[in-house]
Amino acid sequence: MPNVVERTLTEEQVAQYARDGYFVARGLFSPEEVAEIREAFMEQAAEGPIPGLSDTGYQFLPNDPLARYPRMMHPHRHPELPVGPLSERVLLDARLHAILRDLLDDEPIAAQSMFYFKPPGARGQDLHQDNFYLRVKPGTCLAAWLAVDDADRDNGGMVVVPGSGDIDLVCPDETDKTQFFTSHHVPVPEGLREEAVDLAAGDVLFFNGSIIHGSYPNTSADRFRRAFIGHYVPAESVEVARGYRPLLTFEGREVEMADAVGGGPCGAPISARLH
Ligand SMILES: O=C(O)CCC(=O)C(=O)O
Repeated sequence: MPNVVERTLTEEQVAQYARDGYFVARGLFSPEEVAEIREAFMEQAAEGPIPGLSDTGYQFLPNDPLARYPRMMHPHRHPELPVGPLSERVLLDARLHAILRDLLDDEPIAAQSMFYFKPPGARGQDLHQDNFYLRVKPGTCLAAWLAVDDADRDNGGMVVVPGSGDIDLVCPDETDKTQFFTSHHVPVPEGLREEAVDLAAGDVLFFNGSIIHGSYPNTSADRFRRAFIGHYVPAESVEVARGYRPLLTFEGREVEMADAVGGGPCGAPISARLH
């Protein structure tokens, strides 16, 4: 008897993801769950950035709100901190698992977690493609971006370029550092255009590793735009960039995968920096 995996998404939803490169699951996490995540990370950041967890490796501007609240990288790898077990629980959540499996048509393997605080006045993350950094082969990676606050045009919500989910990886240009904290900018291809995806706290935006996406500065006076982000690779992948291991199955077991080799779209191996 073949092993039949039950589907969570409809055929229409999977087709919409295949066409556009992204899919939104509304209200996947309850207000109570989101409040628990928000409070745990605010508590963890109460004394300022934490060595080995907070990403202080990029250039801050004078009076940069991100210097106080840099994003946290791989919180699930910190069982010694209060956010560690919580992050592993969210990263390996059964609801994410079911949707990721439908979208990938394969078993998802967790490669990364991140938490963005994005306080009022913070710069955004310029348009980019995730698989430029994860370097998953064959195929591509898939992100689950959980809104921990309502996220819209005012507080630096997410922007995607529908239809760019099946283009090749592009060698990026330099970003405008006054607007964005990361280094790269991928231009919007001719014939496509970027669209804001407004999300309510608890919604999850899923997007693949080729789609061009990012976010603009938080121009609100007083609204944080916090998000918990998981990145996943299909189990059938054979390569991934070194910084994304150890990889975890949804049962929490570590799995091996070879290092990504060869040059990226810029013609040379890219730096090991995480996106
Ligand atoms: O949350 C953001 O502002 C950008 C996040 C992002 O682009 C990503 O996780 O790939």
